[in-house]
Amino acid sequence: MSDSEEDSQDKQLKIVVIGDGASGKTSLATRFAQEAFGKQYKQTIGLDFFLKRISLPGNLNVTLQVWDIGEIPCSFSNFIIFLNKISKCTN
Ligand SMILES: Nc1nc2c(ncn2[C@@H]2O[C@H](COP(=O)(O)OP(=O)(O)OP(=O)(O)O)[C@@H](O)[C@H]2O)c(=O)[nH]1
Ligand SMILES: [Mg+2]
Repeated sequence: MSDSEEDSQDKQLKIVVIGDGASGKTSLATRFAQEAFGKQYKQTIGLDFFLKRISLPGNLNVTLQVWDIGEIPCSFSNFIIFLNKISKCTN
């Protein structure tokens, strides 16, 4: 193993995409994570995940977990509590 591989650091970050229905959340997530854009609309039910690995200067490897949220089935404040809870289960 080379020195640079030994020194590399791995981090995992989550990005949660929320917004009005059909506002372009899934398009944004797929464009970012898969470099693809589909013109056809398909409503997101529940939650979709996308992964993207990026390398930052300083030998820092980051795995971005993009959470693409469908319609929020409760109040926004309850939803934040819910997100916080499931976030702890996916570390
Ligand atoms: N012209 C244009 N169309 C877009 C853009 N972003 C998304 N769309 C279109 O808008 C529609 C809805 O996009 P989605 O990304 O599925 O929207 P969403 O917010 O994920 O929708 P929900 O899952 O129902 O919440 C799709 O037909 C996309 O192709 C954009 O920047 N420009
Ligand atoms: Mg969607």
